[in-house]
Amino acid sequence: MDTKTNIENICEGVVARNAGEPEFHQAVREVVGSLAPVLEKHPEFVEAKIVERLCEPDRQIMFRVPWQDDEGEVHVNRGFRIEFSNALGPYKGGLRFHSSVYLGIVKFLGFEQVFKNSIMDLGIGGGKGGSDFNPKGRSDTEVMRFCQSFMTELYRHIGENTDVPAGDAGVGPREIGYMFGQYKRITNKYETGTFTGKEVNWGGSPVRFEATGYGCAYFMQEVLGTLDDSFEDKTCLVSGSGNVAIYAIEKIQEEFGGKVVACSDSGGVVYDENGLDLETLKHIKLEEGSRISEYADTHEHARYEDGGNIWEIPCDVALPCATQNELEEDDAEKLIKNGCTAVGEGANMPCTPEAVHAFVDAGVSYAPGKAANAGGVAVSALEMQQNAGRQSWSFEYTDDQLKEIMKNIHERCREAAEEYGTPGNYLNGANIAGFTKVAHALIAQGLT
Ligand code: NDP
Ligand code: 2IT
Repeated sequence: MDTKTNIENICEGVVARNAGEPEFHQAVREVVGSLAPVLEKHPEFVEAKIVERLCEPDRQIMFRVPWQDDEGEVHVNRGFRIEFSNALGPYKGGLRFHSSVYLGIVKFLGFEQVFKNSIMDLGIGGGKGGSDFNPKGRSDTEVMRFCQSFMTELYRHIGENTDVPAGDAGVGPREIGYMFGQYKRITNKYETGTFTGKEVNWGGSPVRFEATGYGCAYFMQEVLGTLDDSFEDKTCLVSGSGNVAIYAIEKIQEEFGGKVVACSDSGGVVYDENGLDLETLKHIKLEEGSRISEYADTHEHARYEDGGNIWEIPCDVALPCATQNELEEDDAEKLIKNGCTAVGEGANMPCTPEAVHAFVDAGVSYAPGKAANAGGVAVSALEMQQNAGRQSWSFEYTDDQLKEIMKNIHERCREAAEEYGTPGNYLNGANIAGFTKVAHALIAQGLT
């Protein structure tokens, strides 16, 4: 069978075996679409059915999460942990709490995580988890009860050498703290290395909270560097206004001299032609947990558009940092027409396949999430190292390492793209670099 037919058959098999999970199908097609030259060069990968094996998670855990709200009403949510591959180390990946979470979302995120963690080369495997619990509007005690119930089941599946959860959308240090507390109580073990994203004063890494956003800015500074360019004086768009978005904005504006003129949330878009005022944003989002529409209340020249589309605003660099499939083909066409030259995915799979093709065809430097947003899990890996050594690292030391890791990831993607005949194509570079490392490990470890 020729390689193209083999790849198509694999994709069709994944669709047939995982009905009703379009995000997972999309993530598989996006990776496998880059692999033809690798499979041609390595017939042993085809023979050992490495791609087919990697498309089937090691283990899929689904469970009931019952909890009571402050009024005493009982709720039943669904919990997930997809342990995708431990070929390179313990399963590692975040937990997402959002009403949209279902099996297909967790599987796509887990699949992406395998390759992301592989490119990083820090000895961790890939997994992901979460729940359809919506933390918005819930009190601290409700969130705590939910987290305790979630952990009452999940605790038996995780451990510092087994599976190490962290945060993702909707899960931050508060939730990690509640989950760690319950884990410690049930197991009677103070195993800080079982979770990353902890608060700094009890084992957390000082840069973990900032890491994904900072890392994305570091990666894109490298991308721009290959074009003899930088963020200096660039006009940027950053979608979302959560953990990833806020720290990407901070790094671009405060260290790299770029200007971020707009961000968003699921309600709308705020545009400030002078560059977003970070302190205001942090106050609204991180301290008050409120909506970005409030930004325009204190900044008269800024404009808030309810339900607006951020990608219509002219920019040089666009960073989608909100959620999957938030940037579609039409949006890509608008960005290209307006002169955007680089796109870096802070979120996981925020660009649809059609949008990605439009960028690649137009020569826009497009950096996929599994490379550009690896800073979060990179600092998680550093947090695991710090915990294993019972050490406490400084912000500067950790941030320097993050910067170095992002440079190395960029270099690996660039080299793989070049080696396999598509120089400058970070999508192919990331998929190929991530896949080949796991594939070699799977061959070495026998038929598992
Ligand atoms: P947060 O929950 O902190 O923030 C998510 C932000 O995106 C919120 O501002 C949310 O707005 C906004 N948002 C959600 N849906 C939409 C939408 N359809 N349109 C516009 N804005 C929207 O999540 P994170 O910042 O942690 O995560 C964002 C993305 O980055 C996710 O894809 C995540 O998987 C990825 N990521 C996160 C990492 C991490 O360490 N946290 C690491 C690597 C990747 P609202 O408040 O209205 O819902
Ligand atoms: O998508 C991601 O890389 C994360 N949510 C971070 C995972 C982690 O284990 O830090």
